[in-house]
Amino acid sequence: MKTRAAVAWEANKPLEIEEIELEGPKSGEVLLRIVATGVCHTDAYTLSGADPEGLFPSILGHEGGAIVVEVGPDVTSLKPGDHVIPLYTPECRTCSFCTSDKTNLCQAIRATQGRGLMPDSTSRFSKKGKPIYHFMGTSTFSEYTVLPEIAVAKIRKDAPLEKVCLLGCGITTGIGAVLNTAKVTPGSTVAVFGLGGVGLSVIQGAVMAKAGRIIAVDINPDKFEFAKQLGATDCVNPKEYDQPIQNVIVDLTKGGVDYSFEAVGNVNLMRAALECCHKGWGESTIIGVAGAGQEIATRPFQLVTGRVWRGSAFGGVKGRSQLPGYVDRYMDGEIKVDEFVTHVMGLEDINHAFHLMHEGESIRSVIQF
Ligand code: NAD
Ligand code: AHE
Ligand code: ZN
Repeated sequence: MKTRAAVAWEANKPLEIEEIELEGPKSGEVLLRIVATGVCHTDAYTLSGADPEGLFPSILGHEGGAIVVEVGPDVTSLKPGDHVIPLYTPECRTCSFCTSDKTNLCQAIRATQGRGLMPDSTSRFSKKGKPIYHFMGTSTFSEYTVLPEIAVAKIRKDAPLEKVCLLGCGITTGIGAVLNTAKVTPGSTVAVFGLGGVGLSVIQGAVMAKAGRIIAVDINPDKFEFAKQLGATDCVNPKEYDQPIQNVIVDLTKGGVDYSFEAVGNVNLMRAALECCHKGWGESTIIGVAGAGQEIATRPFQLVTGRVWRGSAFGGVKGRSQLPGYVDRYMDGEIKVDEFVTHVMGLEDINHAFHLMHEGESIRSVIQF
């Protein structure tokens, strides 16, 4: 069949809206109609050429809300008409990662996913016979896309897909990093670096965890108002200080925070996030994604003296089992999503969504097909 998609032909070039070919679902795969998709900073990161796994040409996008159109042979858990969220972290339920309660990082199809291919090592997308790569196993910047059944979370039909698409990455990632990865305890002091869709959702998670103090850090002060509405108690702009931001936060908290989160993808900020943690027990969680060749550094003494460094992907959430519960919590008013949608546009304007993100003018743009 044909599908309209935004194609990333090469790094650092605008996406091009094209009619391309899409092969139907093979065994264990489903055809989805994407109703809406968010634009996450990771899409921009890969488009920039900084992602060591970035492949071109490809169809980016991984924050989708969709409806099942057709199921391939051997699909048992989905049927046409089901409402779903594509999962870049699948859940096969049988690999050693899925059967462990310590991780959500299902590895069943990670190798082919990282090579931009379906599990049978081929692509379903092409243009004039030339294959186009998948991205993160989801490729939601296409009206139709094919996914493995294990990479699809079935959700309730009364949830608006043009909103809950954001639970496919940013919002779930921020909340999950707090609740599942760091396991923030009531009364704690939390610092979050970066107030995009992810960092603002860390604030939501910290409120849900009943944190006592939530320090929001960004170099764009326009982000502070929404951060405060969500529950930030302090807003700090590193540009207003002439000393390292970790020192500022240690002073502000009389010794450091109990938990910190880096939601930017800047390795210097990752160091600051670790070093603003309290001696003896402070724990820092890296969420941001840094480019090829970038490495983190700190004095080992920081860890010897009790600080902990950890990382979180998709908020530690096992998608097929747990994402429907996040949708329920949104429908029950416990998780804010609508407020994160600052811009809505058609696929033809998707490059503007990247522009808004780079200019710090959006929290999330949602593309509606
Ligand atoms: P975003 O672009 O919406 O927000 C980033 C924020 O960081 C902006 O508000 C920006 O002003 C701020 N910022 C930039 N430089 C800063 C600095 N030096 N100090 C303080 N703040 C600074 O991005 P997003 O969509 O929220 O994603 C954030 C990061 O998380 C990205 O690296 C993204 O790739 C990553 N991410 C990771 C996961 C995961 O599962 N680990 C999931 C989603 C996104
Ligand atoms: N390809 C990158 C890795 C990017 C990365 O870490 N991705 C996160 C999700 S970001 C969503 O916006 C993730 O899930 N990581 C776990 C995994 O298996 O990729 C690189 O640096 O190679
Ligand atoms: Zn993302």
